[in-house]
Amino acid sequence: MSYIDDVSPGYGALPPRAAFSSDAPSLRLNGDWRFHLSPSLAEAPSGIEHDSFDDTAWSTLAVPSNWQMHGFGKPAYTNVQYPFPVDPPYVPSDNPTGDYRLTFDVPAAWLTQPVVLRFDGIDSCGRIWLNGTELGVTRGSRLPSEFDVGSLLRENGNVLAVRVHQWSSGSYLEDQDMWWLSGIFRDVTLLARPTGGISDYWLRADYDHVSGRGHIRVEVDGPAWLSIPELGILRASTDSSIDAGVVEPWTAETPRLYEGYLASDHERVPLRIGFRTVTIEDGELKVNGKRILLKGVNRHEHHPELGRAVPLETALTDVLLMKQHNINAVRTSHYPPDPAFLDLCDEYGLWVIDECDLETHGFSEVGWARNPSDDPQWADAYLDRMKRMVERDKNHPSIIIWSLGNEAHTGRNLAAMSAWTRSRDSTRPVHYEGDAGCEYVDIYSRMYASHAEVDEIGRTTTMPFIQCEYAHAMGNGPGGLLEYRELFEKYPRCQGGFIWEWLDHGIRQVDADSRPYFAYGGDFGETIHDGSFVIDGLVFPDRTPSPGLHELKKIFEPVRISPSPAETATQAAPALPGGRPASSVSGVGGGEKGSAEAVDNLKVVVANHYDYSGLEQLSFGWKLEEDGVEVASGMLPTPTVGPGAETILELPKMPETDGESWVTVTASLAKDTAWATANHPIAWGQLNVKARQKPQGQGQGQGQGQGQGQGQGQGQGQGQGQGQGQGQGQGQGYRRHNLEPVETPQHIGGIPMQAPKLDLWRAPTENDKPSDEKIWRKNGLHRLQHRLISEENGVGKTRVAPPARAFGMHVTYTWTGDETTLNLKVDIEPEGEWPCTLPRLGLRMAIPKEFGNVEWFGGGPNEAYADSKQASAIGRYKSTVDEMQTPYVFPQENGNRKEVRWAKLTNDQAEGIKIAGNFDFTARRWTSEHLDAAKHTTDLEPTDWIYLNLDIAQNGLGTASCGPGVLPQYQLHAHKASIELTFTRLGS
Ligand code: IPT
Repeated sequence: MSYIDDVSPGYGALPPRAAFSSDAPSLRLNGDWRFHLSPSLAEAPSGIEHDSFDDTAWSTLAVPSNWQMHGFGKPAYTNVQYPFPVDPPYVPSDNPTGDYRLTFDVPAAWLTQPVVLRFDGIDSCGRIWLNGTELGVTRGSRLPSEFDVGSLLRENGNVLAVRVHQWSSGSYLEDQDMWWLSGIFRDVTLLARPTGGISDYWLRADYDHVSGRGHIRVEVDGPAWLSIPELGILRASTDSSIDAGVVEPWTAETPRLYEGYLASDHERVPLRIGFRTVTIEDGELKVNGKRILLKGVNRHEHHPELGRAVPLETALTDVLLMKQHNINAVRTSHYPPDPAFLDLCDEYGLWVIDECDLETHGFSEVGWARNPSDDPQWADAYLDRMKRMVERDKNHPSIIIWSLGNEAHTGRNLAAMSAWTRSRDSTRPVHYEGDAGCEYVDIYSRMYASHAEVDEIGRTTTMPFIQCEYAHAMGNGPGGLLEYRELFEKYPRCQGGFIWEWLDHGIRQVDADSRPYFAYGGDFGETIHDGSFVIDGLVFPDRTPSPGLHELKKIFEPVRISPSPAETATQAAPALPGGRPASSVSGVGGGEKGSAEAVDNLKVVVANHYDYSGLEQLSFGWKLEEDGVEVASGMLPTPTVGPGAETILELPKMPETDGESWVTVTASLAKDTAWATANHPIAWGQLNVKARQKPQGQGQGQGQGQGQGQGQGQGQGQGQGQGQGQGQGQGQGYRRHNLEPVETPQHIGGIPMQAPKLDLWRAPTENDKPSDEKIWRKNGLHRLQHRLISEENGVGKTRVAPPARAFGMHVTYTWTGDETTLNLKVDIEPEGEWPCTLPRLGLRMAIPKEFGNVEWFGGGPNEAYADSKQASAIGRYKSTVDEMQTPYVFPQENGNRKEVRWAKLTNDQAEGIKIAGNFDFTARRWTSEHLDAAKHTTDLEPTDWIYLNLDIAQNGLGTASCGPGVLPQYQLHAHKASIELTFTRLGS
């Protein structure tokens, strides 16, 4: 056994202490270091610690960084499985070994005092020498280690040598679901330690919510005084507790920090103090006496070019995006983050579960045999990790819960971590999801529990309950967030949870044609990997919000604006796209409303869902849109309503409108905050004040009230059918309507089209894959065959069915109209037993590629699906076919706009077509079959056609990639249905 695979935490390091800065001198040793990578320890050079060692032939590598991100070795991704044999504590002899050397000088004054060398993170095992003397060995990749170096320093030409091993015994404890990346990936700092200085402190600032007073206790390792000038505290002795008087508490909503400092005669430590008290009472987790609801996300540290060496700007981007999207909590899955991230959480206001660097998930593959969690040999390693986290991070007000780690099963070493933590810090509860019986934790935690289970837990739990992971944001999804929110609001002990996960861990690459794409597991030639499972975030790898994040923002709204119940009774079919249940099947304007008249007495309910705040920081505005065009707008008084309460807000008298009309009420930031500027929208609600005129049935005429009188252009006439026939021969996965002889129109006022025909297929989403995809394919839904039964007088009857199966759909296409306006009615009737859900039920058609500008009236601006449509607002939107694609790192169905009344597709001369009706709308430059076959975004090549899906419905999304599938109410089953559409030629 060598130092690499012995189970100890390492040796030589100083006892753990808090991370903080002070006025004592320090020197960052970050920068370009000499670097050499060997395939194994045996092949590594010897003597690298000696001054005389010649490293001139070595490369250089930035510190901090992961060497695989800079051309040394390659990243590798596994989720649960270890990429090496489960043979604890041994690791392969082929163990990439990175040797680092840095020469540096220090000011002469440093030579007379103690100096500490700190590494904030080395993955996975580092052996360290200074000036030829070994300092020690460290493990615990995402934890700091410090070494006493004062006596070894010289003024000039200090030689720091670090040997880093990719694998070590510690790797068994670091089996988190992420890329395996190695190296010195966090800061390296030299800290002068003045004699009589403050080497460690712990400041606890409690808030008494009854008296409103703050109480401070300081634990410090020497004589020191506390000053918080703003509170009139000056040079207060730290020997006993300090009454801070009446203070403003720290919460995630109001992250009030008081500046102060702790000083000894020889060192001064700046402080940012947040007063808050965490308790569990009556089975509820409370902060400052109030139950909190965790609207959280799991955050890994990842950067698409830099791996786990995440720059501060990127961490700040994460925090700002979280705040801007109504997120109030972070679980630092599954290791303590860079310490600077916690400063940001204190400053901007996020509740934090700080999680220890511990996961042994790979032992589940062998029935948890020899799992370190219950093996006394590993006790020190476990405890050491917990101590290093708690001691490092204890001063952060944002941290309200300590977590022992993730997916390490259960055992006495975990229990010991908890016991130590409780004795060291009685002010924060302990979390660990793997303690299913809650023997040594304070919070009952689960991951991916279904809605039904959460409901059951809500009814029975005596402890605070959180879902430390839920709603797997992999690919298109998650669906079903609304129903989780309802449960968290129904049961006081169900206190929310953390979406899995914040970010797609894609790695930016370029293909042979220099086109950029994001890589996932297997893209670096790994023999063992878990594919795209590492791409499961709410933001893309470059931090662009995904539709899932827009949906989450709506779900997490701290203010809810909905039609008042009275409204529902007096107005014709008011409906909130965000509300449930919708007033009609399609969720919008079901009823018909009489002639134009001014609408009076409109009201909305404004419910305050903050845990602490009123609404003073918000301003409320309204706008009235008719057929998606704004006709009036104004401001509203900000209602006075406390947390947990609601009020009615009256709207001014609205002007007359004729067309379908909606009032949107928006609550936005009244002033700039630290995390967003004034007018940043926080919440909105929509109220239908004039329902849509019911589309006229089939038959002659315009069909839609909104017709703008365009589309008179005639002219191109006949010959188009020919060209069309050519186009279809291209094998784009689209087969022409099997209606022969063809009466099906082949063009719309001269614009060629591949005529609409029944389509049931979608490129499976990541959430479809483990659930419905298999049965869909087994039943041939991806390869339907169309048989013409009859065709006369523009009525084509077909039977559409998969090969080898007896069930099918009878589809009748009825075409009416003329050259420039075509009406299509499609009646669908299932025959036989359909054994599974349908991916979609609707029509697919295509038009030439030039008509790529899109405008629509309906749900938007972003994609939406049956169980993920709260963020979809009825309005008029402009986009392009290209922009309407959501570039999921792993290509899959995307881009659906819900409840579309009409869509126009035009070229740059405003020529094109308008499709009116009531449909879900998807447009793309490739077929569903192309999308289905693609593995990376660069596999998607535009064709000569724009393919349109005009759907009656699609199956919901669910979150079955990890968690429950589509809830029954969002499942699409074969049923009798009709759709009516009008196609109009636009432009000349
Ligand atoms: C769960 C893990 O805790 C998390 O790290 C991640 O892998 C997630 O799954 C899936 O993306 S564990 C799983 C067995 C529920």
